[in-house]
Amino acid sequence: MSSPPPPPTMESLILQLHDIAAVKFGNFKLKSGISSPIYIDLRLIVSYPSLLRQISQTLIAAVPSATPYDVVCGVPYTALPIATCISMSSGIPMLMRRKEVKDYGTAKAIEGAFEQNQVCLIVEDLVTSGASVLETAAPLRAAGLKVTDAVVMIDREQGGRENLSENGIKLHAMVKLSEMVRILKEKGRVSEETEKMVMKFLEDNRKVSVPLPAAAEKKPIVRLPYGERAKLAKNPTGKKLFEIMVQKESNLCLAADVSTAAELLDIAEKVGPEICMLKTHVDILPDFTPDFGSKLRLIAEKHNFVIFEDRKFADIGNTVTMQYAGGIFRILEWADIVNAHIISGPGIVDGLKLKGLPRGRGLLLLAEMSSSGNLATGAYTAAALKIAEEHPDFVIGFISVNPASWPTGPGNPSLIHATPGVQMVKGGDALGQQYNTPSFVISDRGSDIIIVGRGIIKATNPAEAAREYRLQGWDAYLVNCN
Ligand code: 5BU
Repeated sequence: MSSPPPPPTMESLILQLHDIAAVKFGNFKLKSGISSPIYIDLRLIVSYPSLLRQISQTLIAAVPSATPYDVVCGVPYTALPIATCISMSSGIPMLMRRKEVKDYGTAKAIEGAFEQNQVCLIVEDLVTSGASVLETAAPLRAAGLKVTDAVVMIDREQGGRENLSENGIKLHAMVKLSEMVRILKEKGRVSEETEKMVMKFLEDNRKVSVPLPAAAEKKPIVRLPYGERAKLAKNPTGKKLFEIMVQKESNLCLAADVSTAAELLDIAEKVGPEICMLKTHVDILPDFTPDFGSKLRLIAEKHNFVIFEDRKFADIGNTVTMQYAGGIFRILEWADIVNAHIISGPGIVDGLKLKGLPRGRGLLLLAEMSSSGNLATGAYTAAALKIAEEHPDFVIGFISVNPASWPTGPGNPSLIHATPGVQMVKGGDALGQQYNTPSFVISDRGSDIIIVGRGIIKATNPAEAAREYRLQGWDAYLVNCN
């Protein structure tokens, strides 16, 4: 029987990558707008099966043997075939992360069979800031897997290793960019001048922050800490909400869209420690009973969160006073916060305030919505802002999606922004919902609270998923907290 071929040398791999033009030198404009003297496109390797196999073997060898892992997962899309090869040659099962989570079908972010607490090794082709590895680590962790290590073909040495380490992930690289260029120079593939240019480029671009594309576009948002904003809030519920956020280090609101009141109380109990606010749609509960509100309030007191009934009042002032206090649901009795469209004009706020203010309740105005094609934009959003400013004693803030893009920015710091349409990965559902990630919503779009429904309630372990959302939301808040 013939013995297996010797493992390829690093030199031979790098020369082969250069041969197939996966590594090019010249003047390239990168997505971020900066000019780079080197361009790397590893998507090409799928056309060279022998090279793909050699790379996979070298990647396995780049992970120290003392590092245990039960499954591998490639960062989509370029690293998918690499992870597949690693899985096939090592016999270690693979998982796949969906880049866009669709809600039809099983709504799973991670495909494949795994068990809670298994360790997953992330496989990536190229690491710059580490943002893509983190984007894959988040849903893996939310699904109950442990992510401690990532292996990459090429480390561009632009801060990825440090960014990942800050997020508990050790990076193992097949080769560093500077090493690769040195080898190509030694082998006569590039001139000394080119080598120097690349080294200078690396030196000048040492630290690329996470997330990369967003960082290139956004204007920095600087915000007062939630604790300072609590002092500015004029409404007692608004103040309490800011205070809870600080006490629990949580800017997470659970959208508890479960099928029954019993399930709602159960999930409130389980997820309660992670959230600052719990959002209900009480009219979807078939087993609602008059004591529902008091039962939920007991849990809210125990775990220190506020209750927000997402009623979206929309009628004239006189009608909403009755809808708020009366009917079967008697929302006023148990919900700390409700929300309202402003379609009917400012009278709706007067109506709700009449009932709510004496009880210390608060109101969120719908300034924007998360669903595609919605009409709450431009002048409508501006009108919500104006009405809010006229009622600082009762309006505690907004349902908003992108306050950083408003002409005023997120505006008055005593007002809070809460954003629905949040999941670990960008995407949407079949009925128009649009999702952004916690970090994008909080640190790029300038919101304060992430509202997460199916991302938590459909998770195998909702409490753990909530914890992951809480940590991500809080980290994103700390990024631009002044
Ligand atoms: P999801 O499962 O995370 O998509 O749930 C989102 C929740 O937020 C759900 O209860 C919606 O009714 C609610 N929502 C929203 O998605 N978009 C909006 O603009 C507003 C509320 Br307002």
